Amino acid sequence: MPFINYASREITCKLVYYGPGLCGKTTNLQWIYENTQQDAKGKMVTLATEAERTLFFDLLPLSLGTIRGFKTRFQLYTVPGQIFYDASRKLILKGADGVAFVADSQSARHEANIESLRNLQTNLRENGLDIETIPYVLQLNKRDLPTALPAEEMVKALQFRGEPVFEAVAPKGIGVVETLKALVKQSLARLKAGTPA
Ligand SMILES: Nc1nc2c(ncn2[C@@H]2O[C@H](COP(=O)(O)OP(=O)(O)OP(=O)(O)O)[C@@H](O)[C@H]2O)c(=O)[nH]1
Ligand SMILES: [Mg+2]
Repeated sequence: MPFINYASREITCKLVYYGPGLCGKTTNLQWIYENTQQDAKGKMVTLATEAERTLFFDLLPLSLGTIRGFKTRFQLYTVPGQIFYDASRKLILKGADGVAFVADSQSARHEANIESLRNLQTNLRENGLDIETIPYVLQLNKRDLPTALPAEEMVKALQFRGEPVFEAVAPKGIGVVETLKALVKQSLARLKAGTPA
């Protein structure tokens, strides 16, 4: 659940970017960071290896305006995609208010997408989060690569609850804001539904 602080009139939502290794999760956050005005963003925290693989997580705090007099703060996290960091992934998902699944469009990564999605479902369940109702979007990233599978084929394999789908080229910012906006929209709608008028 979002954290609501009545004293400081702030709502904090945790949004997690999930997906297989090298699919572009960190690149999504980097693009958002680089293209957000100073007063709306906090410091981006990145814990990465020398090869720029996420080691534990990335964190980007954003302030996205006010809802019913409450400041809304979003904490964007990425998980490390490499298979052997599962304990970190599970920990980072704890208390998530929304998830963006970033799939890698390259045909060679098709199985990795499916495996990562299964891993997400397991880790959500183990954190007591409901995979059917948690705010959720699907991003098909790396649409610029010649080996990209047709989007329809990916949607067929990865979409499981009619969630919104966005085609993206994260380093160019294509589809990046759309993905975030859709996730924020779902999270706020859920918040409104749960908050007395
Ligand atoms: N061509 C292309 N390259 C991309 C795209 N998105 C990301 N990349 C590249 O893919 C590589 C991996 O991107 P990252 O954002 O670090 O991937 P990640 O999902 O954070 O990887 P892990 O931290 O290991 O889980 C980088 O070299 C990016 O520049 C894309 O849409 N198109
Ligand atoms: Mg990363």
